[in-house]
Amino acid sequence: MSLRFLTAGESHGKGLVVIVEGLPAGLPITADAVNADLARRMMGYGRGARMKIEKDRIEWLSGIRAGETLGSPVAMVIHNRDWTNWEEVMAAEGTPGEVRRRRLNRPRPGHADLVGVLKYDRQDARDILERASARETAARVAAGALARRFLEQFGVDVGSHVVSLGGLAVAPVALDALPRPLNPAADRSEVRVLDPAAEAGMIARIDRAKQEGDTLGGECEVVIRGLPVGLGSHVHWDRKLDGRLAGALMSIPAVKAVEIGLGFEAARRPGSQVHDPIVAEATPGRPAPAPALKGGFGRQGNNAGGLEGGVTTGEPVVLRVGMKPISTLMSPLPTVDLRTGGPARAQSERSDITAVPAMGVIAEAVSMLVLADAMLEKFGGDSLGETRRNLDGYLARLSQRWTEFQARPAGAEAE
Ligand code: EPS
Repeated sequence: MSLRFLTAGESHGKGLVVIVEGLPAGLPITADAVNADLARRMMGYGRGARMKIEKDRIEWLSGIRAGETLGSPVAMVIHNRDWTNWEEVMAAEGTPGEVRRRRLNRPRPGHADLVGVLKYDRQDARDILERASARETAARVAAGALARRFLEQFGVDVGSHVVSLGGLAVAPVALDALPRPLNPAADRSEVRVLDPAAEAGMIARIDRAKQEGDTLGGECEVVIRGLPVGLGSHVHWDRKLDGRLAGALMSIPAVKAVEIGLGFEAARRPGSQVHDPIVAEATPGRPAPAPALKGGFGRQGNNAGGLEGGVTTGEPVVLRVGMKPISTLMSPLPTVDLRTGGPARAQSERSDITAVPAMGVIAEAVSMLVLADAMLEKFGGDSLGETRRNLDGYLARLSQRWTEFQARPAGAEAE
């Protein structure tokens, strides 16, 4: 792994800490750039009261000087403003009588509460939920913002939009018809959809779910443009980029499904209607258009979602992520009380009605972390300039390969 990160922090603890290791030196970065992504994660119609309390911002702890990375681990902290309301409940030290208030004894179906108390042998499910909370994703978005900055240096754009919420889907939009860049258009909508008619329906659906004490899931699409052909590898399972992306996306709380390109639909069609024909995008003997991200080749269509054999094709990477509804219901489902073993209704904690719009922002972040890792794996470099030279050298070779077509003797294709 070339780029790695670790997060720490409980939802109602003092704050979230994240360490990102492996970025080259010389990457220009500001706290404002990171905070912009954190602010996007807090948006979304249907979020709970917590988002009114927090104003997520990072404080640099290490790894940055004069607005640039040093090549050393970058550490950041996001302070929880809500901490002042939880200092006693979440105190690191003190007797159980002093600290163990606001226990969670009635585990919520769908949450980590029950499996966590059994696995970690805890009595109070708060010991589990505090870390299982999607609050942790703020730290991942901060790490992802550094990866975004890194990818931007090489012209890579990463955006997302919501394609369904509460069972209501937007009208499908062809990849070529999506706005570029995607995020400013999606972020204008309270539910991060591009279709105003669908937006009104989704907002009404969220209002109804709120009245009914229910929650809603949905799907987001992440689109990544500007990656060169050749990231990832076909040679071993854990180097396949599709698997790495899917694993990272599946690790987002409440995510239950990931599709790449045509996804499940590809399983239902014959091969002739799935695979993207290969075409020449450049003229033999002339250099491939710079930057030669696809080496002179192109695809008719992008059912593969920009990945073949676990390797980028140079076409946009298209990922779809499905999130189940939040498991804290204000009209709770049946459960078992951890104190008595008797039947009960699950505990209700303050939560969101839906977090699908935020999930898209988080999906961008984790995708960017995987892609920045894949870029550094292929091109390496202790400084940004070194990474750039290595990438430029690779692209020059791709371009040269293309011009070599002309140099082949007639009939060479018969060999
Ligand atoms: C979240 C903070 C949490 C929840 C939500 C996401 O804050 P609190 O628990 O104080 O209301 O709003 O967490 C969950 C959905 C979950 O399942 O735990 C955040 O910062 O995104």
